[in-house]
Amino acid sequence: MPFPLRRRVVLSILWALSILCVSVLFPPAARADNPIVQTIYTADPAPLVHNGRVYLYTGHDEDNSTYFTMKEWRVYSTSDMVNWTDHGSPMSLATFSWAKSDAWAGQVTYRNGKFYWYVPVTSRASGRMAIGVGVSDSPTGPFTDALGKPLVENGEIDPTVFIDDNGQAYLYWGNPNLWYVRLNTDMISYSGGVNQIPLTTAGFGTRTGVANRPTLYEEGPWVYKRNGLYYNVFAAKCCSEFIGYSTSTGPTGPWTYRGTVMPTQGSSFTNHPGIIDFNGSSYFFYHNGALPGGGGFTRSVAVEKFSYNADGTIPAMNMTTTGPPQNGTFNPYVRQEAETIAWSSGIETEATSEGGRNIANIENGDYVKVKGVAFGSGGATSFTARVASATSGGRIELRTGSPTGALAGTCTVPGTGAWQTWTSVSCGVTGLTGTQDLYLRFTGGSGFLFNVNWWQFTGGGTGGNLLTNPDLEQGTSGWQVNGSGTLAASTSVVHGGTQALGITGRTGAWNGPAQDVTSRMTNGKSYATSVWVRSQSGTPGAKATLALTANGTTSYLQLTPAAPVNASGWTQLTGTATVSWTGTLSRAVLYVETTEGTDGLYIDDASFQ
Ligand code: FUB
Repeated sequence: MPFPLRRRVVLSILWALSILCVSVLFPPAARADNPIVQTIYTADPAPLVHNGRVYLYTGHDEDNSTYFTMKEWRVYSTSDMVNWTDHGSPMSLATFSWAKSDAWAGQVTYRNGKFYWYVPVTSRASGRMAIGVGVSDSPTGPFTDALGKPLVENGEIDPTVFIDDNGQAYLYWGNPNLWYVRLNTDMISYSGGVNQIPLTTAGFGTRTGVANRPTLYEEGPWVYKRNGLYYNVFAAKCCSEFIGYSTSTGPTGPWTYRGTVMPTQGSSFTNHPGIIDFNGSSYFFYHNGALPGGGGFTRSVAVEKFSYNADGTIPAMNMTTTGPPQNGTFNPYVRQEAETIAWSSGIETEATSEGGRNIANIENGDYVKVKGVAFGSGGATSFTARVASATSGGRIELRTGSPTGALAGTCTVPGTGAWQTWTSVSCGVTGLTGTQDLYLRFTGGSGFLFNVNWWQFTGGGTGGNLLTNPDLEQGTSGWQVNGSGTLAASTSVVHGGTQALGITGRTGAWNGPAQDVTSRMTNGKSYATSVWVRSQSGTPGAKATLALTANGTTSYLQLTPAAPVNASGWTQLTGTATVSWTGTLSRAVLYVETTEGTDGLYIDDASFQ
C-alpha cells in the first residue's frame, strides 16, 4: 500500500466530518465530477493534449499540510474529459539530486519525440527556487533529470513553456517578477540571456495598497497562442488570488491586461491556470479547496469547459462541482483500468505488479463512478474484473445512475492470498443498455476487502468483441501476420496488463498483425473497431483495415482513420464502418498496417464488435 494507514484513518475521519458538507456540495442525485481527483489532494494543473488524449500534470499537496508541502508530481489522462486515468507519480524531488524541497507548479511540453517537464524546486546548494527539467519518452514517464542541475535559477517560480509556430520555444516564469528565456531546440538550454517582462499596469492591471506590487500579476503564468493572438493567463492579486489574463501580438509583449478569467472563489487562497483546446472544445483548469479537508494547502484540481468570445476574449467562469460534459464515448467492451474514474469514494490507487496501477484500500460501501458508459442498444451480458485480496474478498456491485441505483449484477471476489496476487472473476449482468453512468460499488466485511486492476464487459448486442485474445494477454494466440513479419509477445512495452503484441520484419506498409474474422461477419452490419498501436521506431501513420474476399474479389475497407503513431507512447485507433459484400464471403481479415514504411509495431487492447 502506498499510503500509511494513519493517512487512511485521517482521511476517513475527514470524510466522516465532512458528510454534511459533502451532501450539500455533491448531492447523490447529481454527483459532481469536480474536483477531478478524489484520492489525493492535487494542485497546479498543467494540461497537455497529445495523440488524442489530455494528460494532466499536477502537484501533490500532502495530507494535513500547513504549508505548500509538496514532494512529487502526478499525472492523469483522459480521452473524454470526464473519466480520468491515474498514472501515479512519474517524477518527484528525488528525480533532481540537487533539489531540497518544494515540488511546485510546472508544465510539460512535447518536442523531438520527448516530453519536457519544467518545474520549480528549492536548490539544496543555494536555498533558492530554481527551475529544473525532467525528460521522458512517454507522457506518463518515468521522467529523469535532463541536466543534473537547474536550467535557470533566480529564486522565482512557476515555469510555463510555449513553442511558437516558427519553432522558437519560450520559458516564462516568475513571482514577484515575470521572466523569460528563449529555449534552444534541445529544450534544455537557452540563448539570449534571461529577460524580464516589464510589469506595467497597462499590461497586467492595477493593484492598489501593495507598495512593491503595482500590478495584478502574482504568479503561475500560462502562455499560449490562439488565432495569432498570444495569451498570458496568470494568478492575480494574492491573497486570495483570482485568475486574470493579458494578450499580446507577440510572444514577449507588449501585453495588454484583459480582465478576469475566474474570480476569487473557494477556500484555497491560491489558484493556478491551465488552458487547452481538445476535440473542438476549450477547457480551463484551476485548483480549489473543494475536497473534504481541503483548503489553501490541501488543494484539488478542477476543470470547466468554455467558449472564447468572437473577438478572442475569454469569458469569466465560476468554479462548479459538475465540470464539463463528456467529450467522446466510453467503451465498456474493451479492457478499462479500474483507476479510470469520474468520481470515487473511499478508495486509493497504487502501483500494481501487473503494470500500471490498481485501485486499493477498498472498504465496504466505497465506490467508483465511470461516467457516460456506452453499452449500446444490445446491452452488456457479462462483466469481468481483475482482482486480488489478501483477506477474504467481497463483492463488486454494478449499479447505474447512483451508488445505490439499479443493480445490474454482482461479482463475488475471493481471497487470493495477497494484495498483488491477481485472478479474474466474471458475473452476468442485465439492464445495461444505452449510455449510462456506471457505479462499481464494493461491499463486504470490515477492513480492506480487495484490489481491482481492470474490468471489461462483454455483450453489446453485436456478440461482443469478435477478436480472439483481444487484450493480447495470451501471447500471440489468435493472431497471424498479414504479409511479411514476425510476431512476438512483448512484456516490456505494454498498453494494459502484462503483454502486448509486437511485429518486426515488415517488408511493406500493408504488413501487420492480423486476425481472420470470416466466420464472425454479418453482411450489412456496422462494426466498431478500437486498437492501441505504438511504433518500434519512426512516426508512421497507422490504421486498421478489413480485407474482404467475396466471389473471388478482394476489397479493402478502412475500419479506422489513419493516425500518427510513435515509439514513445500509445495511440488509440478507433472507427466505425459498415461491412457489406456481394456474393459469398470467403475471407475477412482484420489487420493493422501503416500508411508508409516498414517500422516495427506494437498493438494491444483491441476490439472489433
Ligand atoms: O503549489 C505551490 C505554489 O502555489 C505554486 O507554485 C503557485 O502557483 C501556487 O499555486
